[in-house]
Amino acid sequence: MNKMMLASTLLCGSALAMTGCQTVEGQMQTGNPLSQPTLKSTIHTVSGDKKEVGQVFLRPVDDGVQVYGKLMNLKPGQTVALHIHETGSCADMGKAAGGHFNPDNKPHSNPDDMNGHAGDLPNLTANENGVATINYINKKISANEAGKYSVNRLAFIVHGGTDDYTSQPAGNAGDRVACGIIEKN
Ligand SMILES: [Cu+2]
Ligand SMILES: [Zn+2]
Repeated sequence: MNKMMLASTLLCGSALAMTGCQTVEGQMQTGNPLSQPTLKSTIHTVSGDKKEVGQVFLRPVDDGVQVYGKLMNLKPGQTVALHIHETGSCADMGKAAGGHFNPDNKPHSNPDDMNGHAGDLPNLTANENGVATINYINKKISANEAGKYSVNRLAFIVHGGTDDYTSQPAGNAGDRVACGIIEKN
């Protein structure tokens, strides 16, 4: 079993049981028409050759938006922060993406805190192959094409460090190392 198949199996075997099983590449394995991702993002490094290091998909589910996919090329065991930032640009080493997506003017917080930034997401930890998966239901964003809470045309930012879920305004998560624009799938 290659690494990509293993990652897919892990995703399919976990919280996706309720909504159907889907690989990280976005290919349907079971037929649920509600399960198609409506948005996706290809993540690339912000410096050097801007190498592709992952893909993240978003789709509406009953209680929010499922954010799922994987990041590669991390150090084994490394824990990194991932957020949705408010501007859809990866220019200037990712700085052009601005601050965390925050349509209701809340403080930075734990992603499960409904009183925190809509763009806050859980830290990801890489496995022994340097691959980290995310599979998280965000209840504060929309995967619609437009609207106050829509994340279409915003940006994912991966940081070199870990989000402490407390420090303002961004969890003291370190440098921006990778970025991806969120686009219609
Ligand atoms: Cu960030
Ligand atoms: Zn935040």
